[in-house]
Amino acid sequence: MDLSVVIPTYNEKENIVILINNLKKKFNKNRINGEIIIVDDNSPDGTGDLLDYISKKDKKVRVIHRTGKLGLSSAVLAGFKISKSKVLAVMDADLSHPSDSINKMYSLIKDEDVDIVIGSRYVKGGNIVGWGNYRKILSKGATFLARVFTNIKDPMSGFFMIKKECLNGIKINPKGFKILLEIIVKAKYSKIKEVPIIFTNRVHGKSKAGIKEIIYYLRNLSSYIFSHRNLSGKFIKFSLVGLIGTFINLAVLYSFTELLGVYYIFSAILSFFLAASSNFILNKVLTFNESIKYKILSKYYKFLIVSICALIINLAVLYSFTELLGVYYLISQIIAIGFSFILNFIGNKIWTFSN
Ligand SMILES: Nc1nc2c(ncn2[C@@H]2O[C@H](COP(=O)(O)OP(=O)(O)OP(=O)(O)O)[C@@H](O)[C@H]2O)c(=O)[nH]1
Ligand SMILES: [Mg+2]
Repeated sequence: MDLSVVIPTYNEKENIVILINNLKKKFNKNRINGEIIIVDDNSPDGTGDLLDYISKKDKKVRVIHRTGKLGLSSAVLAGFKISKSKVLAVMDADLSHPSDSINKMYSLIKDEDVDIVIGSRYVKGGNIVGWGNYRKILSKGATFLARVFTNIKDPMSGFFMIKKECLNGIKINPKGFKILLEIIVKAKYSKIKEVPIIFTNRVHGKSKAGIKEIIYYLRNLSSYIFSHRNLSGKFIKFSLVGLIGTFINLAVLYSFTELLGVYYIFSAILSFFLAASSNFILNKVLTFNESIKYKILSKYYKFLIVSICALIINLAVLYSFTELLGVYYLISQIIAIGFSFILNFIGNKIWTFSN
């Protein structure tokens, strides 16, 4: 077997037969010995029965039935587990992903030894057809946040191919909707490539991406900071630098106010800038491994802007928790510091120190 295509389904009766036929045509045309593994979560619309009927006649179509809607990532993992080939593909059932790209993606892995190939909406030549502004903004926002972890243009794509060996020994969180991003963060690979695809919005059936998926996404995203190969170290260094900055801030505030008799609000402004400047230099050199001189001024401005935004967010969270939710103000401040600290890290990683 050359290739195992894993397709999770939940209420995709109108789409799945068309997709299976399209894929089989592509396999035949390009002489790919492929199997199709469909993981159905007891779809109320009868997708599972239809699949049983198809798989009885065609041994290359295999079906996994699960008891109920258990989530997208775990469905993909269940498919991977029973796959018989060394190359795995994942695609949605709703015809959003073009079967035409399968051959191109497979030949990149087979002939050019690429480890992961992504069907990408956001590289040149790629596009999305049929999405409203809300979906576009949501997708762009989620992709932007993912830039903390990767420079891949479309790490949220549901269409990709990967050598099975890249997944050896890694643990994927089954509670997620975007398994590719997690694979990019955790898997072992050296060559990764994006091929442009035209993504067409589903014609039949309903979308399953909702608020629950967004919340899981944000939670998973913060957990990746600790499992990412380089990032956890950077995050720890960034935290230590932040701690040093806090001491500098307090020391300057105390000295100017108590020893030099400066009005404490002025001392506080001064201490903010001094601590931010020392944080900037330490993070530039120690956390992000840059030389001191490289683009020092423009990066300093960016760092200050991120710091000020983080401060504003700190104050906004402090105010909201204390005034609107009635939380004790010191507890609110601990929560606020946590929020603004993570945003500070993300802002600097994505923007200030991105090049
Ligand atoms: N087995 C299984 N499949 C799921 C589950 N949630 C979604 N799917 C399938 O995963 C694929 C992607 O889900 P979609 O609803 O298309 O998500 P999306 O592409 O982000 O959103 P739309 O294209 O707007 O519908 C589709 O094939 C779904 O049928 C689930 O909990 N279990
Ligand atoms: Mg879809």
